[in-house]
Amino acid sequence: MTSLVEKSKKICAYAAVDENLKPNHKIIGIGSGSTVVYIAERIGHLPNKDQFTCIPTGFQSKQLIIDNKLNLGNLEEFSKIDIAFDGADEIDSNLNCIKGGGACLLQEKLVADSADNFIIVADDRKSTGVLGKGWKKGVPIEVVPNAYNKILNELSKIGGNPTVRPGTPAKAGPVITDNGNFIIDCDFGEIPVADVKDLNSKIKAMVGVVETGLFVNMAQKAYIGNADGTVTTV
Ligand code: ABF
Repeated sequence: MTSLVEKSKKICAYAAVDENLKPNHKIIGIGSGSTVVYIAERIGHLPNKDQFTCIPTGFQSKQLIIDNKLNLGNLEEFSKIDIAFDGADEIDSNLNCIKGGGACLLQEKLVADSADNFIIVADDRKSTGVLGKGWKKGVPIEVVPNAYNKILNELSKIGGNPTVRPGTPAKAGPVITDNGNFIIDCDFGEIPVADVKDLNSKIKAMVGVVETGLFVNMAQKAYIGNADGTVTTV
């Protein structure tokens, strides 16, 4: 039986595709996570799907594109994306997001930054109003492996509570990203909307930080799937 959360993911993803994908779009960014599965599914059912080339944000996303028989491209070839769809871990009232729960934040930010339109799809648990209120604690930060200890210290100094993200029992040690880096999850508590940009700049300024999971002013719209079967557009 499909759970309510799963239904919420599907309805918001379908609505986002139906309302935003235009006949003149050619290059589409496909994000990562479980909500974007329905984005690829919806695009895969379109009669004109062959006109699109889809740019993935990681291994899972690439697989989704292949599984839905969509044309696969890459950022090296297509540096300008017409529209990109991605999930999020948290969304605030200004559409700032925390992303990177799946450790793909660098590729996700590259794709979002290359897109003329960046659309977030998420179930209503993610729409927290203020970042830092969600159940997944912390801002994911991708760091160069040998800088992790230095960066843990620096994050603590600016008020964070950082931990290196562990691997799985099958793959011991830290999580390794598609780019060969570590992820630090840093809990800053609630991050007021007005402070998100400044916090992102402070983290980015630390030498050894590759990218942060704070997506500041990047999304144009968010489609939130509600448990009652409705979709809220922000
Ligand atoms: C990606 O997938 C990540 O940035 C984010 O962490 C996650 C959201 O996944 P889901 O849609 O499964 O909640 O978008």
